[in-house]
Amino acid sequence: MTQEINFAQARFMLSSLERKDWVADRGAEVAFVGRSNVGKSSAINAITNQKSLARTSKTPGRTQLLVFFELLEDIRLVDLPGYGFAKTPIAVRNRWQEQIVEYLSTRESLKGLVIPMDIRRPFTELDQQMMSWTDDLQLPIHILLTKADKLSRGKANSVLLDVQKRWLANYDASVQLFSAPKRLGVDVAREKLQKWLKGNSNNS
Ligand SMILES: Nc1nc2c(ncn2[C@@H]2O[C@H](COP(=O)(O)OP(=O)(O)OP(=O)(O)O)[C@@H](O)[C@H]2O)c(=O)[nH]1
Ligand SMILES: [Mg+2]
Repeated sequence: MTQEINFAQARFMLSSLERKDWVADRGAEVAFVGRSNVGKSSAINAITNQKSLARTSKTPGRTQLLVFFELLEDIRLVDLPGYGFAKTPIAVRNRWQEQIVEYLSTRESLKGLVIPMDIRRPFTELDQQMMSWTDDLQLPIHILLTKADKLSRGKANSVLLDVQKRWLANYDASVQLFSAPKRLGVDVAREKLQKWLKGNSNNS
């Protein structure tokens, strides 16, 4: 029987941009990667049921480092800096991008990617680039359509169907509705993470 992860036990380990400081590449981890301000850090807080484990902000570009959280020994979540925030100085942006690319393409303990997208603007050009690029890495992808509370239930469901029909025909990924303040979709997201982090051979 696999061990249940208690997400509420998550704790901050360290944050750093530099590879030499990253947590040892052992065990299993899942990274949250996506456009700036879509709610990556808020999703991590909702999933771990902690108000301010990951720092959130109204100002885009808040998460500027790779932030590692431990769930169990050798089992982690990672909050990555958001991409696509135009006001970030180019030199800084390039540096983040380099580190994100390096992380995603070399990290052996990485078992899957959660890509949060604002439900009001899913699959931006940058998201599409990210999806195609990560597809080549053969990592399973799970999309959170965040801020679902900003739309009516009917509208949110129609975006969900549209995403499934229009986009997921081309990519090997799953998708769900999510709202951090309403805690919508937290259980579904946890199940997915549990499966990737603690599952056996079937990690799709
Ligand atoms: N209404 C609503 N607001 C949300 C939700 N998730 C996040 N927000 C708000 O969106 C803003 C950005 O949230 P963050 O979690 O900091 O976003 P992020 O993707 O981590 O941003 P960066 O670290 O800058 O890339 C904050 O003001 C949050 O309160 C949600 O599900 N619903
Ligand atoms: Mg963040």
